[in-house]
Amino acid sequence: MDLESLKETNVERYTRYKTLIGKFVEKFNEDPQFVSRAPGRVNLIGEHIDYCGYSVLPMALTQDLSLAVRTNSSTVLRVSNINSAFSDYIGDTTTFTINSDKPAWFNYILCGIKGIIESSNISNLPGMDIMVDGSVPQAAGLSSSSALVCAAGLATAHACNCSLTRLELADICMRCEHYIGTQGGGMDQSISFLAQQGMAKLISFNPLRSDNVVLPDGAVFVVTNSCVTMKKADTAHFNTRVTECKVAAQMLASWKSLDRSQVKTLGDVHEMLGVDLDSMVKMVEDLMHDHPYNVGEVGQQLGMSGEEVKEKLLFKNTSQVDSFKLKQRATHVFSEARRVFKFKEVCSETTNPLVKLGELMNESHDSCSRLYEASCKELDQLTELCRKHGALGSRFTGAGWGGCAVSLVPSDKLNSFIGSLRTSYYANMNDDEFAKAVFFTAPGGGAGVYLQL
Ligand code: NG1
Ligand code: MG
Repeated sequence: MDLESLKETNVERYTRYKTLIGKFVEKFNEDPQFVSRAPGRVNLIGEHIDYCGYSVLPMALTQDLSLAVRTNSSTVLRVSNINSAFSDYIGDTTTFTINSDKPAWFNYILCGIKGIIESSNISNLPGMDIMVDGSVPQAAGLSSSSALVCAAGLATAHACNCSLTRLELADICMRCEHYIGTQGGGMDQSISFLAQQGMAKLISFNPLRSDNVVLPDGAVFVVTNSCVTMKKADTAHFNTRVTECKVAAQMLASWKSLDRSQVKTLGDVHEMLGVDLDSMVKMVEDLMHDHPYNVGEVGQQLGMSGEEVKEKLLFKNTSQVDSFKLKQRATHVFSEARRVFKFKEVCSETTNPLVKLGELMNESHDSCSRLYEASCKELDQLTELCRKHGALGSRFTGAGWGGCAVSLVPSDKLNSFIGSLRTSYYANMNDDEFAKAVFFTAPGGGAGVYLQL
């Protein structure tokens, strides 16, 4: 699509891109050749299970990360952000490195570039000048970082004329965020590429695929920011949970005498046993004890020394962890996976699906908070308030430990819901801040490139 045609279809985006292009010209003294954009997302249900191999149910936001790009005749890579709080980056497309110890914002761009270079065997990537404009709230569980990876991956593919399908792009980008050290699943990158306007998606993995989910009429999904920020790559919270799930999968495989070398995720154990999710929940209840496991006990069961456990099952930033709440984490994963399928089923029911959807969302929050311990007191308080003010269901979305909640609010209660939150959780904010912290959005479209003609 060309940029000018946006004038007819999406004036707001057109105006925003005119400003972005203006900033590009100011910085680099030339016009960009194209703009690549990738949306953030809100996950409706299915939290912390994508990296265990289970399906999740997100929708894309209309907010996105947009990159104005021009290739240059050298190999110089220059990255700038219209928000001057983000520092400039200058590097070289043939020699850049990604720092996973304390990742700066532009490392997400480098991940996207590197992902395309490596997957498509590109040896002659040109230099690029890039100006970034993000409208996804940051560190809020709305996937701003993955959107940046995806927009950069897409820009790189476009700049080198790689013809990749959306599915291929999603697959590359979901793996390349690991360069930064976070061992996430593929939900964020997949929905960013596979989203379709007006539609939520059931995203499934191995192989990656997506099914449309039409959300029922009569209610809206409202996103509310707890205003507690959590930068996933800066802490070990996230990878600790990934580690616990990995250890739980190995322990279950061992108890069930499965070939452990074939087991990476809890989903693998489930698939190899060929039973239903109810049986998996029951199995965890029967086999695992409540108190945390330690490296010694894990090693004993798996026939490994403590050192081997650390080497084979822990990540760089979780190597010091010695307490694994396997029962709680595995119970969350299997029961949350069950809730996702239920949610999709209920969406296609005609009689009063909203109450049931709300219940599933509440159960999901409860499980994420109590069993997975991925919430925080502000998110627990905010979801409670949302329910009190009329939401049928409310849960945190994304990785958690801060960030946003998503609530299902009947359309006729929307005004009073927003009004009540304004004077309770957000009493100290001004109107501008409030408009950014609380918003509702219909499912947006997927990533794309606009050409500057
Ligand atoms: P966010 O909220 O963007 O940090 C992370 C993971 C997802 C998924 C969710 C929890 C990345 C890029 N994203 O999302 O894959 O595991 O947490 O459901 O790692
Ligand atoms: Mg993220």
